[in-house]
Amino acid sequence: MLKTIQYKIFSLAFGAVISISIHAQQNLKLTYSKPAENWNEALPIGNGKLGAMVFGGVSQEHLQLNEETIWAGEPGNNVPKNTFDSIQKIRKLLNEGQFEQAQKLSNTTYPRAAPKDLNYGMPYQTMGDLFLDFKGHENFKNYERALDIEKAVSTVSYKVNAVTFKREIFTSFADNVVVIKLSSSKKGNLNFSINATTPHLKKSIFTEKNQLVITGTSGSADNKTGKVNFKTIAVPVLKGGKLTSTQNKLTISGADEVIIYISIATNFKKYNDISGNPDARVSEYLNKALSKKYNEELKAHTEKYQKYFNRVHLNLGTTDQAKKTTDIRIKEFAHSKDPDLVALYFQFGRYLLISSSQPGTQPANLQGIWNYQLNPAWDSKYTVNINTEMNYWPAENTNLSEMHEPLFDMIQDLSVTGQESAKEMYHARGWNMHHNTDLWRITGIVDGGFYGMWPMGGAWLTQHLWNHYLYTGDKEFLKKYYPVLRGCALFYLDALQQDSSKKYLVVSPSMSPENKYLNDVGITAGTTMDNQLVFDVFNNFINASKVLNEDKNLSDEVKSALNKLPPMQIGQHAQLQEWLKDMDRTDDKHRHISHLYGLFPSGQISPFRNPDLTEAAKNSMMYRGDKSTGWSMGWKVNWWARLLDGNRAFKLISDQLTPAPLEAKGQSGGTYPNLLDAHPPFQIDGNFGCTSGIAEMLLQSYDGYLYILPALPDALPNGSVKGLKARGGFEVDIEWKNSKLTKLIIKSALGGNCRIRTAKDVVLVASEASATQTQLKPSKGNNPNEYYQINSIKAPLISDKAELKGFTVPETQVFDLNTEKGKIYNFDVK
Ligand code: FUC
Repeated sequence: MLKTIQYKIFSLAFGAVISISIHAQQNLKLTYSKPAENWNEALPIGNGKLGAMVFGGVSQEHLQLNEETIWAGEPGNNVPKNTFDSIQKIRKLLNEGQFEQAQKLSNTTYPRAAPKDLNYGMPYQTMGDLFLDFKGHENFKNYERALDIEKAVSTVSYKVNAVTFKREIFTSFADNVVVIKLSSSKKGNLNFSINATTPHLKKSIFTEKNQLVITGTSGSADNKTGKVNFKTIAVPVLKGGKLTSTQNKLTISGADEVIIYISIATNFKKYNDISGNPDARVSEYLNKALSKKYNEELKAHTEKYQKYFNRVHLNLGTTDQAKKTTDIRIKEFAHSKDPDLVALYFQFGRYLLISSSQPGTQPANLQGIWNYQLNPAWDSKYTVNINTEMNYWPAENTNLSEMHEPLFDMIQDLSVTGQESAKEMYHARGWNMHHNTDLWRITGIVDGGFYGMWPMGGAWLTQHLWNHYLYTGDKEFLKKYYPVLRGCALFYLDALQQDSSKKYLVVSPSMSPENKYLNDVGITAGTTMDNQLVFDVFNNFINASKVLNEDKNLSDEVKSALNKLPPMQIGQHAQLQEWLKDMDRTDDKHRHISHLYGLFPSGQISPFRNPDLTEAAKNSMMYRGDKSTGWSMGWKVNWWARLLDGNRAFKLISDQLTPAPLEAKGQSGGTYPNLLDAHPPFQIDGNFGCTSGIAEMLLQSYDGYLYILPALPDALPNGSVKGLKARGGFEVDIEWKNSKLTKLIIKSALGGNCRIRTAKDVVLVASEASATQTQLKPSKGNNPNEYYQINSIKAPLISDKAELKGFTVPETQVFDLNTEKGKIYNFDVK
């Protein structure tokens, strides 16, 4: 029986201070007792444009440096010419059931290695390395190295004889420079030299007017010539002491304090424009920073960073583990279940997003912004069959909406460059792309037919546009990106084909990313993920055109195509089918479980609306198992949260917080000592995926409701979170004790109905005396069709896999809170 819910509305204007008590102030620092010897131990700092990995060495400090536009190659797309006939033949072969032949033709049309006149995307490249050499510092004590993610500053300190040496390093959010402050407890004790290296072939390193200068040009690859010119300047500013220079080295002796400013600039302006002037830019950044005092610079940096970072507080309780260094905490996590490390990992994900993706910068790539190689794994570019999207999963729900902007800008670019692939390869209107892109916004096939024949990149990326609108209600934003949503819908309207049964419209040819259903055959038509993606693309377009009152006729046309998409199906193993035909194998452990896109990040599968599909999705998860690459485990945290199984989600977090070997081996993810995710090797998506997953365990907003504490694990019985965002423009603070909700604050930015779902026996009462006290009527339940029109059929479950079944829809209650724009609703729980 549903208990009566009492509530008093207590509303305050925005800006009033409402706080949820924080049990104990969390220590938001990564700490270490020795310098990094390996890149995976070094600490990442970044301001969206510049990135640095700080090693914290004693005799030698080492900063590996990145600038986000140093990529190999030059402007230009990679769309193959004259392949439409092959596509038509592949479609025919697929319809005739000639799957091997279809794969063969796809592989010969689009070979594994890039043909001479094409490229398969360019690598993101390091700028180079800066070294500070300290003589006589071989014997040291009291060493400490840290990354303070509350301030975005990395620190090093140690003692040599009776002198304490300190370094403070940050990539300024205020001015575009890396700043290193060196100080010592006794005057005149700073003696060191500065030199640099870069692995680029075209380079020059020299000193000029007491500055160290590095210039270079990015590399060439496939059919593209490296044309990104860069210039780096390092300038030390001394208090006391003396600076001398040789051809490529600066030497400092007897200084009290030294501040080194590093500026990096390139000629890159836009994906199709490299006419910028690195000389002018590099000096401009530098002069701006040099005109400020160090303390002003640091203050402006921290303030800009904290504007974003401080929006969310997470407290999961603390134990003595928090006193240990971060590397040890990771090693011991399996047994300690260190709740504070989970909170630190979550906040580190937010730190990484703020540091690698700022308004006006490039989006975070496979390694965010941190890469020490010329040819990193998968080029450290943008893989959009999961990885780039995952990077942005925490953008909205962890209250970092502005950090999403670089992705929107990239989608805008792709909606232009992708017109070529749509037209040339599919004879279709609109725009599309395949599974990779880079700085130059390529949209053609990459890595050949088996991996690349997936014309769905735009379909997935554009979900981010619609989601941003759902979170913010920003109509101007929707207007600006409407042509992008429209172009994406147009592409599928033209590219969809009749399936062999003539019942459905399907994407053909395509694949379920990187998986196969026969030996070496992945190419097919109408995969479940494709159907789900097109379903969302069409619905987004229909809804956007309605909100903006545009394109009525086109919208009707899209609606009629929408009705012909295949439904999700439950297969012979009680699983959610990955393919249109029931081809799933129960021993398939593939890292991609693409057909669960419908469960997360999409909201097409919901325990309360289609429990049959939810159960089937769960069965698919059970077959695939837990351990996998970093990003795959990150996705699984989100899925288990949507399956309302907090303990299993926490188990996946534990798998992720397992130490990863410093040298990459196999396909087993985990965490490096610097808290970065191992694919392996390092790939940043796993960090972002888990961060989003932790948020999903505490608050979900889809399917028309906000579910408070949907998947709280037993390991986190007490805690509080402040500032999570929900679709519909709500901001939510939650506090819980003994695994039960104790306090809830909802801030409504847009007004309108807020449908809240909680555990069954929660009674919400306004936490302060209020003039109005109303008894809240339980809602009649959600009307899902307001939010998603779900296209599913109920196939009978085959029950011979009884042990796999058992998804029980939990007993919850749903009620409606009618909110006013700008008001705050503050509840205690009885
Ligand atoms: C996809 C994944 C790989 C890796 C790469 C960058 O191809 O299948 O695991 O994450 O992207």
